[in-house]
Amino acid sequence: MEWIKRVVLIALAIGLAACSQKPEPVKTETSASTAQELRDKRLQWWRAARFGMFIHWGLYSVAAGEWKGKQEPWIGEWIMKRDKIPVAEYATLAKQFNPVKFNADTWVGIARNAGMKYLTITAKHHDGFAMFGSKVSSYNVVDATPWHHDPMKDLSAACAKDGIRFCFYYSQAQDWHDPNGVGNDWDYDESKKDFHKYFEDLVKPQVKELLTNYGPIGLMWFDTPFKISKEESQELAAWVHRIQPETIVNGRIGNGAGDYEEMGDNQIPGGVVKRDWEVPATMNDTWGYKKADHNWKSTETIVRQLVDIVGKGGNYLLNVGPTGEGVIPQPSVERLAQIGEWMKVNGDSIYSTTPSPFPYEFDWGAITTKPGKIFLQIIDWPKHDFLLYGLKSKVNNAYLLADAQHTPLKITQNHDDAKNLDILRISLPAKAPDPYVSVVALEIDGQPQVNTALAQQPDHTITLPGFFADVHHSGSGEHLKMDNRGVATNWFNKDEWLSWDFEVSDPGTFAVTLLTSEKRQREKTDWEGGHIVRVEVGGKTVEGKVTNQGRLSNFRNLLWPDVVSKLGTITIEKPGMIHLALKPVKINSEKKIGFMLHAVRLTPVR
Ligand code: JFZ
Repeated sequence: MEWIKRVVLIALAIGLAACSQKPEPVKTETSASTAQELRDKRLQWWRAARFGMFIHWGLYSVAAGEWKGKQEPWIGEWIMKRDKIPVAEYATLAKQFNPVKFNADTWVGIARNAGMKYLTITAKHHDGFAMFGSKVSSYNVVDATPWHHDPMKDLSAACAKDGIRFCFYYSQAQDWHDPNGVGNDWDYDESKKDFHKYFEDLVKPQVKELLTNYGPIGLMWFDTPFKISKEESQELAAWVHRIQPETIVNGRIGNGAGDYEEMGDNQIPGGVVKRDWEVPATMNDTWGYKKADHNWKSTETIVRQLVDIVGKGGNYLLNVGPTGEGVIPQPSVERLAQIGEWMKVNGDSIYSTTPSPFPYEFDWGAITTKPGKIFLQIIDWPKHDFLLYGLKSKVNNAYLLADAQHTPLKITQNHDDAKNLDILRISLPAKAPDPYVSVVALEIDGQPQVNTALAQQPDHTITLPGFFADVHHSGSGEHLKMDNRGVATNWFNKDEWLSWDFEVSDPGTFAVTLLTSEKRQREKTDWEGGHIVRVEVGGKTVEGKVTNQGRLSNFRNLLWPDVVSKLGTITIEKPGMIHLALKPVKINSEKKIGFMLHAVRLTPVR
């Protein structure tokens, strides 16, 4: 039962960290420029960077996901908490920390060659061990290890040399070592804790050390804002900005006090998000090194996640977990080198780009933009011509970034009056030039002009993502809420429903498929079905049961496979704007998962 409570608490905290962090202006600035202007100034490099390296490195890297012969099933850096390892016992790992193979230039070189523009490393994770020389607490890498060395000095110098922004992760709330930090209830009595004392005596002084002793710091990446009050979050942000006004603060500082929004770990939003945001992502299933975790994402997946996130307006912070010896695992090194090769050819479509003019996802890939340019990030290479509906801007030229000569591709553009449709057709070579993502650059005049309505695609399918649903609440109590991936959560009340308005160009009969999400809670993943639902389109209805007819996942929802349920068919008779309502008749909630709708798909039946 204890773990259920924890999962709920943590899920809540992640929800808080992920969802409720719309950046708020910093109120303590006194200069003539407004808080918004200062924030814009701080974020300038970060908005252009788009791709960064995350490094989780600490005493847990020595444990490597194993304690007293037992494998840790979850993320490696949580081993102390998961196994309730007493402070004194966990501290013995420090005596084994002697990373003789550590080389800051090697690490930073790997990031630079991958095309990453910033590097964020754990200065102190939840275990409370400072990975920098700290005068505030002797529980640090210089004083408590046989290595007696401050790696952050080396990394700061290496980053400065390579033009990479150096950034720190600092666990401001959870600290399982400090008697007053959040999270350790096996050594300490929770009721006797004085969080504010920990905040004043450890957090602020250590953050000051980090911002004073290592040169310019691009970003302070705070995390899991459990228990921290709004006043404390705001005070900490102001503390950072007072010491280094240009240092960005991420959303997980808590209580909306950050400069940008942090999405949930590995969670890619279902469409364009017009705010500043970032997705922290793992390369396997852990952040801190685990010797038994070999579940590596392919380079293909990583590059696709990158283009998708950037096309939706976000940054991708991709993690590596070096070993206790100071070595970045070879599978990570190989993938980063391959990503770097892709970036050398296609980086122009990533750095300093703006999001897609279409708010929704495409099955075939993603779109990024720059003044006068649209980049089609093609993942599914078409068998015949590539077709794009809804682009009103005139395309002056088109070429593949993989083609050094930029040979113009043959294009046609026309407006189909009967269907009221702008159609762009591009003739492409038979074979994709790149195995991961091939980029077509389109040259246009000015800003892209497009039809932003949800619309039927050239293959005649219609996808209605939860991300774009109109949510109709009912009654009191817990309401259905779309999470940042665009999945309905807390949908237990059958009187709550969803609707979409979308444009149909090729009417006909469609199979109606529901995609519902699995719920992932730590190492446990589960799904709930059996709901009876009704879909209403233009006076016609189709009703059915949500049953498991197979799972689907792609690079966007790798960790949350969709469960496919075919409801039946429906006929749309006329082209034009169509309204569709999805109304539950009965929702199952025995597992407390409920109806986690991800999308409705309409596929033409021939
Ligand atoms: C947090 C950390 O807890 C984690 O160790 C890592 O640093 C990551 C980048 O950020 O994310 C969490 C927090 C809580 C859970 C999962 C990830 N959780 O309890 O499911």
